[in-house]
Amino acid sequence: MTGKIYSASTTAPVNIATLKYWGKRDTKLNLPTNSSISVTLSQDDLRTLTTACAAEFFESDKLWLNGKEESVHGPRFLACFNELRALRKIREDANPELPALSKYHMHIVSENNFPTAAGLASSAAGFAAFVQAVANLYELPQSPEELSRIARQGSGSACRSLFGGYVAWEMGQEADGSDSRAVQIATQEAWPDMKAAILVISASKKETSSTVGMQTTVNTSTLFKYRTDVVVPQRFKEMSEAIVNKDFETFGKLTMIDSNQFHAVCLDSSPPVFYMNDTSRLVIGLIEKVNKIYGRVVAAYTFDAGPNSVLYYLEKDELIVLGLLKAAIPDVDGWDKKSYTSSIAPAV
Ligand code: 2P0
Repeated sequence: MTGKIYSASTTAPVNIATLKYWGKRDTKLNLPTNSSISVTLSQDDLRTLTTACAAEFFESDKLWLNGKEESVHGPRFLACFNELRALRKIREDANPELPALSKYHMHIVSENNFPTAAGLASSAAGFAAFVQAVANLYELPQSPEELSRIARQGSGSACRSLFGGYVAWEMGQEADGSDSRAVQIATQEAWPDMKAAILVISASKKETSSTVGMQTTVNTSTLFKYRTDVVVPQRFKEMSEAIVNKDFETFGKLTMIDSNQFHAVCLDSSPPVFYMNDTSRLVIGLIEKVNKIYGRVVAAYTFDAGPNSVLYYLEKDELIVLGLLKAAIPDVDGWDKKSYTSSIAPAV
């Protein structure tokens, strides 16, 4: 059978948290145990490209990720898809002249241009691109905040990739997750000289997925409650203010101590969860030394659920940061070939 194919494509950026999301209070709805903050990276280097197609003659929903067919029956995928379809149905009921896309099966094709599941926020860009592509196809009027609430159900950190610039994921209070969504703290234009260097120390898939790792921490770490109840609420305020005030010194210090505390609660879990390796620690030592020599924060490191390092710095310091890194770790596997520098993303 043939017929008209409706399609929409979009790209979505990765975001790298500077105040980490780690832990769910509701695993089904992806509701976090703490609010988090991230910076969205420009799509020039790291991004997911997704196309969503719907046609009356498609016989089933299908999904391809990086060229490989994947299940469309996963609860996370379905949570997003069902909600988007329901929103389209409301539009069709109100506008009977619209094609009945909500009844058609869909084919989704998605590709990352960077290593997947290596702690480089691939699920964030992936689900953000999926939700945005389907929203475009369905011509949904929902705001980015509303779409972020849907993307959150696919992967928590995905909600932050619906915005450019500097973004907060407010954990919310409601049991149904209606107030757990991302908001923009500041646009890229408000603080345009921030840059990021991404050091791909290992492109291998991580051993412990974030989903499993964070619930091990929630269930077993005794330090974790102190982090969520005492540390993060205060740090969230301080980091938001530092961003609004373009105070890199404070932003950088908070970014580094939060990365370290996130990895500390991972280590405090049983069994312990390790994401950093010796090269990650070498980068930490180097940046700490550089900052000490200069007597200010020249660069701030942060590590997600993997050994790869992201450094935030101001454009004026780019030569110092990249020059010193190259001189200090010339032989790290993959260092020269797999590193990126990135600007911050303007509006997504
Ligand atoms: C973050 N990470 O804030 C933290 C820091 C990793 C370390 O969000 O289970 O892939 O899909 O909600 O979003 C990675 O976790 O986890 C993550 P799910 P997700 O970026």
